[in-house]
Parts: sequence; C-alpha cells; structure tokens
Amino acid sequence: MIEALKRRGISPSDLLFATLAGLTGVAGSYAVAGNTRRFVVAPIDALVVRMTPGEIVAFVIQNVGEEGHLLHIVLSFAIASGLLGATALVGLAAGRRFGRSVAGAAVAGALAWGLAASITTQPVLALGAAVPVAVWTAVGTGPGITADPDPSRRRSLLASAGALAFTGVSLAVGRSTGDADAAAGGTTTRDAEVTTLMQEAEEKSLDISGDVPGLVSSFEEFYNVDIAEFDPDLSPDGWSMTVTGEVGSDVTVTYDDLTDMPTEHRFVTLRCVGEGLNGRKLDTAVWTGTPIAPLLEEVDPEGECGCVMLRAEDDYFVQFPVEALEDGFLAWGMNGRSLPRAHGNPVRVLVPGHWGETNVKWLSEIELLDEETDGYWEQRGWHGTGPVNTVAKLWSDTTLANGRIEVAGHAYAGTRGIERVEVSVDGGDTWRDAELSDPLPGNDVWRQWRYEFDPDGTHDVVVRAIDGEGTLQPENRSESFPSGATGWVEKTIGR
Ligand SMILES: Nc1nc2c(c(=O)[nH]1)N[C@H]1C(S)=C(S)[C@@H](COP(=O)(O)O)O[C@H]1N2
Ligand SMILES: [Mo]
Repeated sequence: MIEALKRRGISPSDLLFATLAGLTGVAGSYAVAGNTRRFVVAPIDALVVRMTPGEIVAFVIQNVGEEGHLLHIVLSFAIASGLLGATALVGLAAGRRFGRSVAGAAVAGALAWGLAASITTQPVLALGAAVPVAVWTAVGTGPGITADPDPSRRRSLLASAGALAFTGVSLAVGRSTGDADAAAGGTTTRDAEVTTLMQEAEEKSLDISGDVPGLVSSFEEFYNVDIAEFDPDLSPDGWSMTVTGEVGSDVTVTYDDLTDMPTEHRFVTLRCVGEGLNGRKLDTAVWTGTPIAPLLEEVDPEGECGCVMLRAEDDYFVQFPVEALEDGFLAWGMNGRSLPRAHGNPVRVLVPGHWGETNVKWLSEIELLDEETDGYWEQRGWHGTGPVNTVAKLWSDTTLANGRIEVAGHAYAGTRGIERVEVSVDGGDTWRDAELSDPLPGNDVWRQWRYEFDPDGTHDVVVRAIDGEGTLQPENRSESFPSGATGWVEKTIGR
C-alpha cells in the first residue's frame, strides 16, 4: 500500500502530516465553536444520523444504549479529520511542486477553509479549522523540501507533540466556548407562581429513604434523548415558528409574539418509548408556556387526514393526529428558568400523555397534512406517537434502621392518571396498597409510591399500578421496541 501511495507521490511523512493537520483542524474548529452545530463534526454527525438505516438505530438503542452516540460521533470525527487531512495532502504536494512551503500551506489552508465553511456555513469560524491545517502543512513541507522530501524524524516528533498539545488546549477551550447553557438551566425567569409550584412538589414528595428522585426532576437529573450529538444552539431573538400546510393561511410567530400570549405553568411528565421497563427515562418538570389550541384555531386547519407534522431545527420530525395538540403546550421555561439548550431552547412542544418523542424540541414548524407520513422514529420502526403505557417503577429498595425493608418508585399513566399502586412481596400471590404522594395539579403527572414490610428471607417483590380509569397495568411483559415496554416490574429482594 505504501508503494501504491509512493507512486502517487505520497510519502509516509506526508501521511503523518496530513493526519496531524486533520486532527488539529478538527481540534481548532472545536476550540472556536465548542459543542455546537458550528463545529465541523456536527453537520457531518447530523448527516450520519440521518443516513443510518433504522434497523441499525434500533439495534444500537437496545444493545448499546446511550453509548451508541459514541459510535456515530467517532465515525463523524473520522470523516471530518479525513476530509481536512485530504486538503493537507493536496497542500503538501503543491508545496513540493512549487518548492515553497508557504505555497503548500496557502493551498491547504484555502481548501480546508472552503471545506469547513461549506460544511458549517460559518465563514469566520471556519478559520479555526483552516489555520491549523495550514500550519501543519507548512511544517510538513518545511525548509529543505527540495533536497529531502521526507522531513527529519526530529521534526516529525516535534510536529506530533505540537499537534497533541494543540488538541489538548483546544479541547479545554472548546468545552467552555459553546457549552455554558447546554445542560444547566438558562437564565432565571422564576416568578412567584413557579416558586409556589416547586414548593408544593417538594412538600408532596414522600419521605423516601432510598434513592428516588423527588416529584420535580432537576436539570441535572432530567433525562435527555436527542437524535444528534450536537444540539441546535438557537437564540430567542432569531427564533420563529410557522404553522403551515393545509391551513387557511400560514401564521408565523416570533418568540416575543409567543411569550406575549397567556402564560401558564404546568407540571408535565415525559417518558421515552425507548426506555426499559424499569428504566429512568421518566421525569417531570414545571414548564412555562402557552396553549397551542388558539394558534391552531387561528390558521383554521383543513387537512384531510386530521394529522400534523412537527419539525425542528435538528431535522427531527414527528407526525400524529392533530387532536393530540388540542391540549398541547408550547413551553419556553422549565423549573423557573428559560429552557436549557438540551431540552429545546428556545421553544419546545409538550403533548399531554403522549410518548416523549412527540414533545418536539427546538420547534420550527407545525405543518397540517393531507396524508399520513411517518416521522423520524416511525421510519425506523417505532410506534411511539400515541399515549404512554402505564408503568410503576421500582427504583429503590432499602433496609431501614428498624430492620424493615422500604421499596419505592414512581408511577405514571399519562393523562389517565394514577389512582393506586399495589405491591406484592410474595411473587404476586397477595397484594397491598402502597403509600402514594398526593396528586400534583395537572393532568399529566406522575406520583411517587412507597411501601414498607418486615423481611422474612427472600422476597419476590412485584409492583403494579391502577390508572385513573380503574384499569390495571397489563402484566404481559414486552421489550420497549417498538411500542414501549410493558409488564409488572419484579425484583428479588432479601438478605
Ligand atoms: N427536535 C427534537 N425533539 C425531540 C427529540 C429530538 O431528538 N429532537 N427527541 C424526542 C424524544 S425521543 C424524547 S423521549 C424527548 C426527550 O426530551 P428531553 O431530552 O427534554 O428529555 O424529546 C423528543 N423531542
Ligand atoms: Mo423518546
């Protein structure tokens, strides 16, 4: 293979410097753009996500879980550094041809800049990728190139060490660049009403000894599911959303228009259809926003199928019956702060009682359709646009100081509500009522449950919920794919 490359005029040293240029180019881009969509890897990652076949996505979610993100990020990183490295290869050849390293650096830098700028549409930030590529190309064709096409060992070592150091520094700089509000909450907008609601949730939380989250999940606790690795980084000022498609007339609303509408604060629980039966992708927040219904009335929907497609800035899309939006909510606040980037800043949709996937983040468009079409997850085999399944989680078992065992968790049934949670400590032969937290206001909120018993050897503990319509949670067990996990959570406990 080295022979084949040599015939094309590419030496091992060229490969080394192209690799270093590719690596530092990606690092430089990260330093200036941070963990945002302006980083060269981000749009490539989005493309990889879009092009990965559904069977592979489903397989990865079930067998690899959250770490699955690593797979596409590594691939996207390799593609980005490979492309930038290729521009360095051209530069190295040009440098040698003209006998001047400056010429080579200029060619590589210009190509790398054009590449990064067209991938990210950020001409200025693209310099972050182009400059390191130019520098390492120059070093690779440094003084003496005409006499000796292979730079000395010493120079190669120095260049490699320099590239590593540069990458390290870039990582540190990039981490602080774009990430500030990604995971944590945005600016404080907490008003008295939200404070009161958060207090109410605090007071209604059961006194549980085990490790069970309270009735409101903090920003750190709240689960996160994104199709891409890089969340859109939008500002409320530039944001607008259009209601379009089969409507009398399109309506576009800006952030200011939206926040001028009647404001409400609601407890809403989200649950991901992809989570395991006793999984933790189930959380609750106090959301601040405005009802969607008045906006829909304004456009006068006239689509044949009575269905709607929601679209987002990360190219996510989901389709479901427009009816579901009638109680829907457009939220711009979470737990008294502006929506964090990770949860859809500036505006997300909340659809009461429906699986998490319908709760579109970074909303950009509501399109009334004439015909049903699959959404992002439906194209990949999931059925997660309808109401959630009822579930009672068994999230903790603790031996108390008095020797009794406490079991506890949350129960959720969407808009049906939770009426009762029953616990069996003998594998399902006999059942007792668990203690339940007082219901929070709202029609789409979980409840905590807790149960204490005297241990006697090993116990097969089973837990099941009865929803607000009196329906018992189905016992039959099924995996999350494709319609959400079902069954009673069961755990062997005893010491
Ligand atoms: N734009 C957009 N919206 C999205 C998603 C996404 O990847 N992109 N993921 C969906 C899924 S599958 C779930 S479960 C919820 C998760 O919301 P959270 O990350 O705020 O917990 O958002 C939904 N909305
Ligand atoms: Mo989800």
